[in-house]
Amino acid sequence: MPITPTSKIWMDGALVDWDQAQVHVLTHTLHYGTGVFEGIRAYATARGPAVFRLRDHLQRLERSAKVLSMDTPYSVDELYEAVRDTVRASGLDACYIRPLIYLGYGEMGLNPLPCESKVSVAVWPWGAYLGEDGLASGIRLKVSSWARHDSRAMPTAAKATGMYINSSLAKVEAVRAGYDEALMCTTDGFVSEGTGENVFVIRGGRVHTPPSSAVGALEGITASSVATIARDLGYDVVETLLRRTDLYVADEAFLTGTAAEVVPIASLDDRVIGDGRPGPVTKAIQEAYFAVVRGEDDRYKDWLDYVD
Ligand code: PPE
Repeated sequence: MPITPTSKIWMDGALVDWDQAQVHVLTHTLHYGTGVFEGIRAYATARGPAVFRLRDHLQRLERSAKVLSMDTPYSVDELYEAVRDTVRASGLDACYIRPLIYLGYGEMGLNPLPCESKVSVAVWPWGAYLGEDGLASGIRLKVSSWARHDSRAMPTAAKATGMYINSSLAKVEAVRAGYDEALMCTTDGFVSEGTGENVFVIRGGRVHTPPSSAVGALEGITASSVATIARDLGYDVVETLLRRTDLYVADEAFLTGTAAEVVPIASLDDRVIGDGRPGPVTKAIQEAYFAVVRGEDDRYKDWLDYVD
């Protein structure tokens, strides 16, 4: 789906026209993947657009930069205002928000320490990441032949641009084989995550998800929100190592992510999960999640940052 341009992008302290938000071809991050980013969503609510867990995302951005020894030239408070300004300038009720810290033009070579950090925030409308049909009916998943990064080789706790070669390789393989999404496992064969989503498995009424640090998965903000929502709905939520076969024999399974939201998994490796339709636990959690992000549930109002 092509990007729909909006009017302004925040670049290093100011809103610039969409078409002017450009970098030089010798930008360090373009060559070595030395950047960190976030994916955030703003939702339409009765009180206007609200950004979901904005501070949590910006704090993760700051932590990712720290892991890569990159300077963050703006504080979380400054970036918080930058995001709200950019969303406001777009005039959109709902959008996807992409803050990026990258190393700009000026130095080359593998030592990034002399490079200057640059920051941008772009917003655009982004619909259902894995399709409306996927959200409603579930998606088809395939275990990737690419293992998830080993945390001894890559800093899996950081949401860094270059890390996503791993996800892209897995995604291309899955899509070419006719699946919607890939499931990545560790080199030891434990379930890690989707290419841009965390994974949850339901068996015997209990909700299971892998411990992110042990399997090299990103510590998802949607996953932590969903775990809280699921517990408040009365479900047990446990972190445990899972094998691919745990999904084959699960009652239900779903993926979570800012872009993907809460997406039921219909099958893995052509093994239909449950009866292949979104199950009751998945549906209850999905419905509650959408009510929360749209500001319809007061218990979670601290998770919303209103733009106006
Ligand atoms: N794992 C990975 C690898 C990942 O990229 C994401 C987000 C998650 C888990 C879920 O994290 P969270 O959004 O905090 O719940 N992926 C972002 C980028 C997707 C893209 O295509 O780009 C996102 O969802 O914004």
